[in-house]
Amino acid sequence: MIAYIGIGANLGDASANVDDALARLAALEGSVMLARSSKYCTAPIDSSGDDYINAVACIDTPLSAPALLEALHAIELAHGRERPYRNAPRTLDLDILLYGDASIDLPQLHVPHPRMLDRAFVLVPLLEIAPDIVIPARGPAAQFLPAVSGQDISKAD
Ligand code: A4P
Ligand code: MG
Repeated sequence: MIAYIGIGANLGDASANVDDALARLAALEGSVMLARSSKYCTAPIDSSGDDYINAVACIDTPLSAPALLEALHAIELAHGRERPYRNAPRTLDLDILLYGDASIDLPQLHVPHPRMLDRAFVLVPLLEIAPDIVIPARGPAAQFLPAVSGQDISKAD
């Protein structure tokens, strides 16, 4: 299945954490990394602390969506991720944005990611690697870009 993964970090060496996450995603068993966006420097949205480094990766994976979520949590843990409170600054956050064209509504997993279309830090890197991507039940992602034009984002590499 083709999955899009959102990557974010704003603690420690955020840029190195994102690079390492990309390498670990590419190394997931049976999975292939098809594309990765540039890294972006973004102002915190509903969060605090330093600016974030964000990126989006596209992988082809044999993992089910819940198994992929577990694998992402393992990568977060390898980076010492702690969860003191929601939206706390973090060494690494990995979100499943899209899993094929599936709509998933499990207690621990909502796909498409419910807030992805409101956030430049997701939309801009996603559209860099998938300009024509269509979001299940919502339509082309590009149409949501004007609404986030006020959010600070610039290329970090
Ligand atoms: N969960 C449900 N659906 C998903 C999914 N599609 N992918 C559950 C991943 N996880 C999903 O997440 C809480 C729970 O969401 C998980 O246990 C999982 O079962 P979390 O990563 O522990 O906590 P969080 O990151 O604080 O919450 P969440 O919901 O991921 O937050 P958001 O909405 O993703 O926002 N500003 C900038 N500039 N850049 C950022 O990257 N990130 C956030 C986090 C806020 N502001 C930001 C950024
Ligand atoms: Mg998260």
